[in-house]
Amino acid sequence: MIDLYTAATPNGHKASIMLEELGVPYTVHHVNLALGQQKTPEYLKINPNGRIPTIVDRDNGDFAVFESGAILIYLAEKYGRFLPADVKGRSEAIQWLMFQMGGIGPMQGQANVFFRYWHEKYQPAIDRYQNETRRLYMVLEKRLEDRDYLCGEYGIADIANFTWVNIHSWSGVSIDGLPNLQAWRDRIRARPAVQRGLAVPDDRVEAKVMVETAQYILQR
Ligand SMILES: N[C@@H](CCC(=O)N[C@@H](CS)C(=O)NCC(=O)O)C(=O)O
Repeated sequence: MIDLYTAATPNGHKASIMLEELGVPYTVHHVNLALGQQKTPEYLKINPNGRIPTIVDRDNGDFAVFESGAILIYLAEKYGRFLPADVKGRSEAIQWLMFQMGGIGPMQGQANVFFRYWHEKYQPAIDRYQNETRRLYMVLEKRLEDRDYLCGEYGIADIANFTWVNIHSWSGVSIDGLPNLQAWRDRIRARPAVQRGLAVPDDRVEAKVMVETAQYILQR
């Protein structure tokens, strides 16, 4: 059994989508970011960075994994799915996963902060992070010119990048004029496991959690 500590955010949804795709049993623990539950001493034992998501594998000596990209790799390797086994295919998938972890995640995350949450509008910061996110989307657009998924078959690189592209409008970043990206987003969004994963921890609390998170960030 796997315990998933998460909230309704793109990084959290990577883990829940992957668990749904694998069809393995897991227990959801909703971490309320607004209340700072991700910073409690108990939670910091499983995620020293004090963020979500985290998984704890109860069938593997209560092994804890933090960082959403590392969670995707751990689950892919444990269950032998969604990550090619050959050296080149595996490297390609990890390259596009790192592209999201080191690029789209941080840039779009900051776009959210300055466009949505910050107490004052500082336009240069909004422009910088939105433009950089759009530039990264254009890299995906080019990659998807001649393929349905980022690395041949649907896999962890698609899941990671999808959860961020999927909330582009929340970040104020357009995907107009990027037809390959739109088609890829729609293809992934149509998967039943993706829809189930996006509803974790509970789609009814998603809007509320976004607002709570904004309030929390402003208080820091
Ligand atoms: N690189 C980390 C980023 C995790 C992250 O930033 N999580 C956000 C939600 S998407 C969070 O927990 N924010 C609460 C906070 O900053 O205290 C990962 O991919 O797991």
